[in-house]
Amino acid sequence: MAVLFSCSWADHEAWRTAFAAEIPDLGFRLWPDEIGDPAEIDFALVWAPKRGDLRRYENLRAIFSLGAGVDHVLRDPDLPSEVPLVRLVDPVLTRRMTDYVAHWVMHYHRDFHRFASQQRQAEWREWPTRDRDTRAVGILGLGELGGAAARALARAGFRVAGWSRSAKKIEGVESFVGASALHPFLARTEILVCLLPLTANTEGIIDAHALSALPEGAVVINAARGGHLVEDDLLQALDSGHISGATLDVFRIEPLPGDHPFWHHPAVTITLHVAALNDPRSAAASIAANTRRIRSGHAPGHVVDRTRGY
Ligand code: NDP
Ligand code: OXD
Repeated sequence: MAVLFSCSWADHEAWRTAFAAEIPDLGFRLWPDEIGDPAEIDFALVWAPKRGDLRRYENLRAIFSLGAGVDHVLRDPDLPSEVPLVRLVDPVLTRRMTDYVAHWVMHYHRDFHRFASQQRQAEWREWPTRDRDTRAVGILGLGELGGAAARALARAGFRVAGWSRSAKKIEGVESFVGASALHPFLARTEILVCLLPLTANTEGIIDAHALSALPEGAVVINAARGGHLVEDDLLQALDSGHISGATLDVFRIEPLPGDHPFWHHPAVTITLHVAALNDPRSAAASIAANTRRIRSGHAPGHVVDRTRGY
């Protein structure tokens, strides 16, 4: 009984240690050197598996994504369709994302982006401080991560709304549902946070049309996927002044190419896909709980609906 680990960028030794602590009887095989007998692989823990590779393991019982998102896994058109694909839901990951969102919301709420720009011009100009209950934050996606961030911001006193496919009941959070509610949601949002999964329906959702629906001076925080944002449309909206700032953690091409205009744009802050890094110790515990469910004959939790893409 073994788990196959396949990810080029992760600290695989930390994962090996974490799995050994959680499930000592489960072998840990690093792809591609330690695969051994493919029939001994029960679980795969992957980021972006090599096309068709997961078909080789005839006894595979679940594919675990190393991330909350699964777009990188679903990119493999030969992914075995009969094996459940499970995404990562983990309290540490959720807390890290909430911290990231709370930090940048507060940054923009207190106009720190304007002060940073004024510092570069040696310009002393005060801005009136607004109360949190007058600041409209809008979160695209009210799932595990968006829901937690919305809850935290509402508790902190912001005027919070979220947009999702199905209606949500979260205390202090106004729920906007479906495509027809997107425009009204954007029109009331001064600080837009994207925490959607990347699917055929959400690709390019932050485009010129969406940006122009935001009020003058609004800001954008994208912590989901680079594919949600039409980069040229954002640059135009920033240059026109309609959007006053953007914090981007994710990009269409990662690492972001050295000549990309985002690197030096005065109104753009970039972080390097670190909004919520997974923590092997905590994530291994969440994944181990799911392997135990499967081994005792139950369906795993957080299985991806492949037709929806998340
Ligand atoms: P969930 O699946 O829990 O939530 C997704 C939310 O998006 C749900 O509320 C869902 O609505 C909504 N949604 C999906 N499609 C649509 C649509 N077409 N229209 C309206 N709403 C839609 O995902 P998580 O919260 O766990 O993660 C979100 C994303 O965050 C991940 O997919 C990943 O891309 C990104 N991420 C980024 C990280 C980083 O470090 N930058 C780290 C971790 C995740 P409903 O609830 O009605 O289904
Ligand atoms: C994720 C990510 O999807 O880190 O978890 O991007």
